[in-house]
Amino acid sequence: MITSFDELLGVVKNQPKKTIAVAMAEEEDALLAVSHAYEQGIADAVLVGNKKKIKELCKKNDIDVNKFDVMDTGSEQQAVVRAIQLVREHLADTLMKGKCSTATLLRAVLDREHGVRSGKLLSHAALFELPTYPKFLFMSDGGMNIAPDVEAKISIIENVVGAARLLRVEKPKVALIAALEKVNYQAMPCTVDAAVITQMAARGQLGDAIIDGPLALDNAVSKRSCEIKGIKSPVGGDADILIMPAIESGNVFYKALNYLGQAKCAGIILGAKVPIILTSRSDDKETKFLSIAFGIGTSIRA
Ligand code: COD
Repeated sequence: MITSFDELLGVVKNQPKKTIAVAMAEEEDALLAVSHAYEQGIADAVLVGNKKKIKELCKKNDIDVNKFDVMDTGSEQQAVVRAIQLVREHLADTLMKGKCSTATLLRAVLDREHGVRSGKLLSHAALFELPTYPKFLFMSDGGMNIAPDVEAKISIIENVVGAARLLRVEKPKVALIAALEKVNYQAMPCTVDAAVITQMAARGQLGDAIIDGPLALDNAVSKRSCEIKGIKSPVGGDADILIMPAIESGNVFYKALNYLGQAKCAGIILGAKVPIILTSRSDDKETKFLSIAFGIGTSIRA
């Protein structure tokens, strides 16, 4: 099991180098992250976007632009389409968001003719290393699926369990998060979804993971909380993966840990032909670099 970003970096450094296509690369922290990944020997990159701006930003940040291929494109849309084309043509192993908007990138990824769909649901997964938790914590979906139903939640679980297994979590423990551990069918539909999914998992319908819910966040990550509340759960206090009820809870959780919780964070989109390194524009260069490590660590072409 890989439990920290240092361990993950050690693993990806020993793999064959991957190539990242950066869509609209004229973004400072993305360039710094990609340059650091290059210096660490984990990735090459093709920088797609406004060549003049890319060169200016590289110069400003003491990055030798000559170590990368740069492809000059006019608009945001053109940069996104060209970067995706590189992945389609197997000239890049993964795609990274630069300055373009999340919606523009995701819509182009989902394009039936020119995108990189694999037939699965696409979902966002975050990975955290925390001073308060003994191992990696995965969380999904705080970035793509807005209000997933049971079917979408099952796909979200499959995607993130697959990623966790690639990071050598053999039998991931998945907590289906709600506001409490009891089913409240009158007022909290996500508790019903969690109970249904838990029962499906118990009947062996959902593959090789231990899935339980509903669980409140404290039940998922604190054994003490389970003891005090008398909760007997195979996941309680030891979750590897948190599945959030909807995008708002996932997004707030990510930003709370990132901005207030001293977490090291990474974020990618799963379920496309390749992982897509997708962070918020305001994420710093470290988060972008760690997201590259997460993307490369889970980079298998579907
Ligand atoms: N996986 C696979 N296919 C999908 C998915 C998905 N998650 N979402 C939509 N599709 C397919 C649909 O089946 C359809 O064929 C096509 O894509 C268009 O579907 P729409 O019309 O529902 O999708 P859009 O274009 O309106 O929106 C897709 C987005 C990803 C842009 C949308 O879901 C979105 O805005 N998500 C939230 C992004 C966000 O704001 N994140 C928070 C900040 S990071």
